[in-house]
Order: sequence, then structure tokens, then C-alpha cells
Amino acid sequence: MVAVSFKLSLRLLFVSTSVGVLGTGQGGGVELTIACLARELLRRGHDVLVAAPTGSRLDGVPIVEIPGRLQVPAQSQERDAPISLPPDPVLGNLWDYARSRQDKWDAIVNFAFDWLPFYLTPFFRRPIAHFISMGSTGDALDGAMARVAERYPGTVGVYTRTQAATFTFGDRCRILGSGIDLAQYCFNDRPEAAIAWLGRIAPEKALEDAIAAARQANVPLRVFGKLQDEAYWQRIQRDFPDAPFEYGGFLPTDRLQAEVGRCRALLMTPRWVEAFGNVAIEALACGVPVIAYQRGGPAEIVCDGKTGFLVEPDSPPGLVDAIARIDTIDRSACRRQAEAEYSLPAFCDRWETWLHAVVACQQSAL
Ligand code: HBI
Repeated sequence: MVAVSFKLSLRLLFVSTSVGVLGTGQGGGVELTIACLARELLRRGHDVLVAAPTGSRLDGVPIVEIPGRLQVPAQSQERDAPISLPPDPVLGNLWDYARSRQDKWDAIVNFAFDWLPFYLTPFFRRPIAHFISMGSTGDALDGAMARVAERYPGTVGVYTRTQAATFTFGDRCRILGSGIDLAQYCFNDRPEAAIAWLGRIAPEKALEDAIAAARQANVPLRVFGKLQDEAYWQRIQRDFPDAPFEYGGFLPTDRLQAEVGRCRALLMTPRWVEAFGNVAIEALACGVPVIAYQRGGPAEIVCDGKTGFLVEPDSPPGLVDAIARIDTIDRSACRRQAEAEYSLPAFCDRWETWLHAVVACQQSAL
């Protein structure tokens, strides 16, 4: 007789992405996911602590700060790149912290898109739920992820089906979707002329396509997000000296949603398989239609012709054509889609079910 105690409230240690200090935008969309989930799980009575790089701050979320050098972003590496760690790696220090305190937690939740936590999984006594926040970027990491998906079925979660399909083990991933706290986003039905672009300013996000489209459509473009790649930003300034765009900085949610809500549309121009695109549901929550390349997560979010337009990837003229038609979209339909599909309670329900399964499965395996 195996006594499996089904505890209603879980003790969860979240281990953060290793490329950014939480609260600065360096961690990209997964930062928003960590913040929303931690707050909602705490509200529901679970015990949650987030281990994150020194300097991390998330309102209402207990954080233990771990020192060390940030990891190089996986998407900046070649597919066949060897795994590398800087001296005094924050990634190593995060996982040494998790190892030394693992018995205090029912499960550890990994948010780092890195080889180490997947490799270390068999060395832990406690179950690790791995949340994968991007599509496949490298062979060595894919291999470590595939081994965990094989040996620990049900412990790997992703945002979308499209994202899962970029991995050989895609059929073993739990599709969790995404969600945001809609109470923080106000519906705005009276947009001004400008269109918006949100995200980390880095090559894989192809901001240059959005600027080219805005110039061709002769509409002002407002850019918001973490200035991640300085050289890339300089190239953009040099290549588009006369384009009508302005940089609004990386804003906290309350100010970002007010700025985006005033815009006629959000442009999403990912050069890569965007795993999800949290910025798309933030825009929809404000009633802002989304014009996106038909690629990755946004292709699963935008209802073409109803809450925005999906256009041929890497084609600024396609973006221009969609901008010309954007006023045919009913902005309240955008808000309704966010409420129907991306509410935080629904998202957190899916995560709670998943995490209980990960804990129960490990107990029965004892
Ligand atoms: N790269 N090596 C590495 N580790 C991460 O955790 C990571 C990353 N690149 C991007 C990233 N995380 C997040 O910005 C996205 O997952 C959202």
C-alpha cells in the first residue's frame, strides 16, 4: 500500500531564468509568466519562493537573490555550440541553492532555458517541473531536455503546440498556454494614430521590419521594451535615420498598458519561432489588434481578421497591407478574446493541475 498524500497546498521553489535580473525586462516574456504565476499561486494558499539573480524584484513575490555572472542568451548561440558557463555562473549558484534546500519543497520549478538544470534532474531527490520558454535553439540543450522528457514523463511544460513542435520530444510536452492578470489592463476604445512594437530589442525580434512597415505606411511607431542589444540598436538608428519611430523605454505593466492601449495596433515581427508572445495578449487585453508574422506562438493567438491579422513572415509589405485594414477590427473582440482564453485564473488552473501531477507522479515512483 503506497500512501500518497494529496496535499492541497504545495511548497514550490521557482528557479528563475539565468539571463536576466527579474523586473528589468532582461528575462523577456518568461519574467511576466513567473510574476503572474507566483502571485496567483500565493493568493491560492501555496507556498512559493523565487530564486533569482541578485537585484531581482517582483511586487508581492518573495525572492531569494543569488549572486553570479548571467548566462549568455541561448538564442545568440549557434545550434552546434558547446555548453558554456562563465566564471562564478549564476546558473550554477541557483542550482546549488536549489540542491541544498530541496527537501523543504514539494517540487522545484525550472524556468531557465539552459542545459544544467535538465542535466542535474536525476541528481535531485525532489521532482523538478521544467517550463520551457522558447523554441529549440541548440543541439546540446535539446539533448538534455529530451532525456528528461524520456525519463520523467509529464515533467516538461511549454506555452504552445507550435513551440513544442520545434523539439523532437514535442509530443511529450504539456501545453500550458499563457495568461496575464487582466485586472491590470484597461480596455481602450479610442486609439490615436500610432502603432506599437513591444519586446526585447534584439536581432531575433526583427524590429527593422516594423520600422520599414511604419515608414512605408507613414504611421508613427512607438517602440517599448528592454534595449538588450546595443549594437543592433545602433544599426537600426543608422539604417532608418528618417523613419517615424520613437523609443518609449522598458515600462512597468501599469504604464505600458496605458501606452499600448492608445495605439491602433501592435506589430509582431519575430524572426524566430516565438514560443508564445506574451506581448500579444497584453495588447489584446487593452483592445489593441495584433498584426503578426504567421510564425510560432502569435499564429496560435491571433484570430486572423477578427482580433488582428496574420501576414507572410519576413514581409514588411504584408505588414503595410494589414495596417491599412486595421480599422476593420472590432477592438472589443480583442479584449473578449483575452478574457476568454488568457485569464490568469484559467492559466493558473492549468499550472496547478500540472504541478500536482508532477508531485504525485514522483511520490508514486518512490
Ligand atoms: N537563454 N541561456 C538562456 N537561458 C535562459 O533562461 C533564457 C535565454 N534566453 C531567453 C530567455 N531565457 C527568456 O528571455 C525567454 O525564455 C523568454
